[in-house]
Amino acid sequence: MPTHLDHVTDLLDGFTPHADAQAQNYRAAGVFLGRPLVAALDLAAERSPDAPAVTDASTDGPRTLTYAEFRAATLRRAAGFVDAGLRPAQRVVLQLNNSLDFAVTLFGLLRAGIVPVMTLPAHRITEIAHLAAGAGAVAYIGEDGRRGFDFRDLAADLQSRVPDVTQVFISGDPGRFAALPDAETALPDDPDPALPALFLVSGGTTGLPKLIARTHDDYDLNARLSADIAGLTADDTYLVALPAAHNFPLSCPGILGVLGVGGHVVFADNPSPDNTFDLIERHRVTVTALVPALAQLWCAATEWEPADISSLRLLQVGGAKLAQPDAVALDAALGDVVQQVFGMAEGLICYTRPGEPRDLVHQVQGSPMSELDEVRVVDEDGADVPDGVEGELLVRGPYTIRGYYRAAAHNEKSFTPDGFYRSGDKVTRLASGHLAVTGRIKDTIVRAGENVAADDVEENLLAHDSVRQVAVVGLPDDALGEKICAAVVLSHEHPPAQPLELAMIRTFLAERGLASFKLPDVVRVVTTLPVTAVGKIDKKVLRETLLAGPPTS
Ligand code: OOB
Repeated sequence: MPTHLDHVTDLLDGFTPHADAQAQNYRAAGVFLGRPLVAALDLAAERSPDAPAVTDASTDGPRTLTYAEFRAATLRRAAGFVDAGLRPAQRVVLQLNNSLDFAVTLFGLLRAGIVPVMTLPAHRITEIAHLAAGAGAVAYIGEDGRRGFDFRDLAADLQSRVPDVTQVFISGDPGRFAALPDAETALPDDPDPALPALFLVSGGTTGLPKLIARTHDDYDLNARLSADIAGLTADDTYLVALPAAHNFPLSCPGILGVLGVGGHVVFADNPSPDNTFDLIERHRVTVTALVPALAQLWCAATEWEPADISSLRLLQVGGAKLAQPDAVALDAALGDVVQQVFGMAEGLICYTRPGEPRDLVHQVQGSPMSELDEVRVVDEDGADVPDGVEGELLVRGPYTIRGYYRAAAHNEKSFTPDGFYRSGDKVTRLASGHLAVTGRIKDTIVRAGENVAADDVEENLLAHDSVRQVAVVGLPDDALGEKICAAVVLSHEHPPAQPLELAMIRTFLAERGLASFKLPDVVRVVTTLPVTAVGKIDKKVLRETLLAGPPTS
C-alpha cells in the first residue's frame, strides 16, 4: 500500500514551487498565513454558526445551509471520501454544476487534503481525459443528466481512456456509480499549506487546457486580498452566476472570499437575466461576477426585466475586455457598480477599486491586487517599455505560479528563466500602475506578409453603431496566405438601414484611418459568437465554423 508520503511525492512530481527563501519571506511578512484553505470558513462558522452560508437556487428548489450546517456537511463529505479509500494528496476530477453539492464536495475534498481538478461543466471528454491523465487523477466526480448533459456517460468514457480513474461519484441519481459519500469517521491531519490545494485549468482558447496548481497559502491569499478590495463583509450576498469552478467566481473574491468573511453565497444554475434577476431580488444580492458578453445581456435586460436588482453594489466584469461604452452603459443602467477585473488562472489579478473615478474605471482593466506583484511590460526582445507603450505583460508574485503542472516543454516558453510568467496579453501601463489590455500577442493575422493585430480591427469595428459584438480571425487563402474575416453580431438598438456589406465596412474603417491592408476581406453577420466554457468568445471554434460554413470568398 502506498503511504501518505508516497502520495505527496507523487503530487509534487511536476509541481514548480516558489523558491524556498521566497516562500519563507512571504510567511515571515504575513502574506502567507500558513493555514489550510478551509481555515477561513471554519473561523467564519465559529463566529456566526447560524448565519446563512450557502443557498442552492437550482431547479430542485431553494435550500439554504447555515455556517454550522455547511461546515458539518463538508466534514461528513470529507470523511466519506476517506472512507471510500481516497487519500490526502491524491487528485480527483471535479465537474459539478453550480449547486450545494459543488460547495460541499469542494470543501470536503479540501478538508481531506484531496486535490480537486476544477473542470467546468462545459468541458467534454477530450479535455476531461487530458486533464485527468495530466493530473494523475484516481477518481471523477460528476452529476446525472438532470440538467441536460449526463456526465455518467462521460465518466464511463473517461474510465476506458484513463484506467487510473478507478472511482466515479455522481451527484443526483448515481446509476451504476457511487453516490457522493458522507461518513462520520475521523479525518486525516490538516494538509500542509505549502502543498497544492487544487488545480485550476488554463483559460486559453488555443490547444488543450493546462493544469495550474494553486497552494493553500497562495489561494487563501488570493481570496483574502480580493475580499479586502471588494470591501466584503458578513452583510454581503454573492451570486455565483459564472461556472463555480472558474477562478473568477471561485476566489476573486467569489465563493472562497465571501465564505471567509461570513457572507452568503447563492448559486444560480443559469446566468440568464430572467433567472438571476429574480434571485438578486429574492436574496438581496450585493455582489456578482460576469464575463462581458453576459454583462451586455444583463444591461439590456434591465430595460424589460421587472425584478428589483437595486441591492447590487458591485458588478465585477472580467475574463475578456469590457469595451468602454459597455462599461459606461452598465454604470448608467445599474448605478455606478462596475468593477473591472483582469485576471488569469495562472495568478495575477487586477482590479479597479471601488473609490476610483468612474471614467478611469471605464477605461482600464485595473491594477494588481498585491503590492508584491511584480509586473513588467516588455517588447519583442524582452526589454521593458515605458509607460503608455504597448507590450507583453510578464508577472511574478506570491500567488502567481512558477510553472504549469507536469508541462516542462510549455514551461520553457511560458516562463522567463527568472520566473516571470509570460501572459501573452498585450497591455499598456499608466504611470498610476493601471493596466489597459489591448489584445493577445499571438492574435495576429499574416495577410500578404503584413502582420495585422485582430484587436486593432475589432476595436475600430466596434465603433460602428450597428455592430454589437465582433471577432476578427484569419482564414487560409491561396493568394494572401491568410485573409481577414470579421464575424459581426448586429446591434438590436441600431440595426443597419441596409444589409451590412463588405464594401460599407471597408469604407467605414478606411474613413476611420485604418490602413488598407487591415481592412477585412470577408464580413459575416452572425446571430451569436461561439464561447468558451466560461463564456469568452472562442476564436478557435469560430474559425472552424467559418471554414465549415458557406464559402468565404
Ligand atoms: C480569467 O482567467 P482565465 O485563466 O480564464 O483567462 C485568463 C486570460 C488573460 O490572460 C486574458 O487574456 C483574458 O483571459 N482576460 C482579459 C480580462 N480578464 C481576463 N482580457 C481583457 N480584459 C480582461 N478584464 O479570465 C479570470 C480569472 C480571474 C478573474 C477574472 C478573470
